[in-house]
Amino acid sequence: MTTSATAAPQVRDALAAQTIELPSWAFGNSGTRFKVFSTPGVPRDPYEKIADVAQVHAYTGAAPRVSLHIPWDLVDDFSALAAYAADLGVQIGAINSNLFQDDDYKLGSLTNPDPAIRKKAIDHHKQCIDVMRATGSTDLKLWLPDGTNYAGQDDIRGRQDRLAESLQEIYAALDPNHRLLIEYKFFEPYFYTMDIPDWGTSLVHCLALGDQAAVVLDTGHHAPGTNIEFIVAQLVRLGKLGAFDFNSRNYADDDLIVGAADPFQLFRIMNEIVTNDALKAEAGVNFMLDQCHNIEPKIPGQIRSVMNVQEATAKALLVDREALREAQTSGDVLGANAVLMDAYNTDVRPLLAEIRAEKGLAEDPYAAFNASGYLDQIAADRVGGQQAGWGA
Ligand code: PSV
Ligand code: MN
Ligand code: MN
Repeated sequence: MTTSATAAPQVRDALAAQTIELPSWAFGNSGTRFKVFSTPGVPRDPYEKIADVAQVHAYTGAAPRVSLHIPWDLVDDFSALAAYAADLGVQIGAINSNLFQDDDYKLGSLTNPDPAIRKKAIDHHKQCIDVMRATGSTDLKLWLPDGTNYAGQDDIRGRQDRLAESLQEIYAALDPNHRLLIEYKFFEPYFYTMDIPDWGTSLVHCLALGDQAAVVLDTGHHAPGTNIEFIVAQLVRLGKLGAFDFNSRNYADDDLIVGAADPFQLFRIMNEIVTNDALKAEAGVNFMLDQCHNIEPKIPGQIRSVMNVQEATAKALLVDREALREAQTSGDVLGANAVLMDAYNTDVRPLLAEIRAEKGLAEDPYAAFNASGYLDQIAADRVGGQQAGWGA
């Protein structure tokens, strides 16, 4: 029986070194098209979002980077924003472009039949690359919301050709230390075709672009029943898994707390990461969250998310690889499955608490943050002004 008390030093080191990137937009108000509930104390600007990110990092010791979304996080001086973040122990992570909130993009952005609109969308990415230069970010993340609603509305192949050309221009603007991370999503905002609906399409474009392009796997962007860990294994095998957008979904792109609905799926995903040696930084997989906290408090929601990823990772690291290989090669179907289940059923919370204590952190970051009084403090301090939300 696996117990976390006997965890090998490599397991402890890997857990101690693991980092998770937080999305700036998780800290603002968010909701659905029906209602956005507002939470007292939510940030009023990108600086306050970063202050909240720093809290998650201070309590977990595992969240030293923040993704920004442009233009939601637009500031006059991005170097100053990065310097402010660095003072709080936070680095600027992926810069997310935004192609989904502009009337010009109704019929597409990078795929639009009108070259002037395509140029506008390409120029927006050049603006994001300037933000990367000013902040020290190395990842440009592109989610393409383009698609069509009706058969015959546009030429499917023509849109792919225009997309390939637009992506080439963006790719050519990157610095040598930059990456272009291309996300996929199977439906929404369009319902007949999406121009990058799946990992295969994203991969095809990444392969055409070159070594600096890789796929982003958002766990919420798959049809029900999709075997996500298979996709992970295949992309890692090809060296093309650039990042995760972690979240949990029940129906579609619900963006709920990662590991909430199906912690076993998260374990299976992390198992593919661990067994393919993709947890270490050199593997180039950026473990990011892409979530919104509509009804729960934001900072505790992010702390819980980080802890969920850590727990799934710890269980994956505890899999007895030798016993698994033996069972697999001898055709012991149920034995192999039992090895995985044994690790999954291990309570890894004491192990993670120990590792935190060794780093001088609270053993339970969630409880420690809640006891800190920070939420009351920001509710009192951040009055007036426009509260930032998902999209502002
Ligand atoms: C789209 O659903 C998405 O997953 C993309 O990553 C966007 O940039 C992000 O959500 C915004 O929350
Ligand atoms: Mn996403
Ligand atoms: Mn999404």
